[in-house]
Amino acid sequence: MHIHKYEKYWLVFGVATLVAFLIILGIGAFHQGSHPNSNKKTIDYEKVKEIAPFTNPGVHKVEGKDWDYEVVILASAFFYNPPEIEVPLGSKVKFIATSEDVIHGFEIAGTNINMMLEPGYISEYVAEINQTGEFLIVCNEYCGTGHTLMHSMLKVVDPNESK
Ligand SMILES: [Cu+2]
Repeated sequence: MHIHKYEKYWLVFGVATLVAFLIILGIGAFHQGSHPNSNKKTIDYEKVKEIAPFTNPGVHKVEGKDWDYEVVILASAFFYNPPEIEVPLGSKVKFIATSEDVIHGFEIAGTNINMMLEPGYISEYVAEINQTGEFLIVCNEYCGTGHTLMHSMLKVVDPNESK
């Protein structure tokens, strides 16, 4: 079989591009641990308010875990429950969030905390809180007419500072 030399070049180029892409994807997934929201933790989004921990959104102190606080967040059009989160400086916080209707975002502006909240899936992120101040939490997934109004606030307080 005769293959034209330019066709051969294209075949080699195509296969090489594919291999390079798969290597980059492999390094990202297996070495750097970047994964999309997996099917690991799913939830019936229509009954989300009846399923723990979403029966009780808010900040909860926990004992005997790798983190000090669990912040349970329930997003819906167009607000977050709880509307305000307060955690002490130096704590390790696990954010546990989901949506009860459409896809919402959960981005704490000025930090690397940024999750997509999909109905039916539980999004989690553990972060060390090492800066005091007020951080705006915004929805960064367009979710409807009230999208721009959808926000919450993270307040980080220094427990050693007298109020
Ligand atoms: Cu939105």
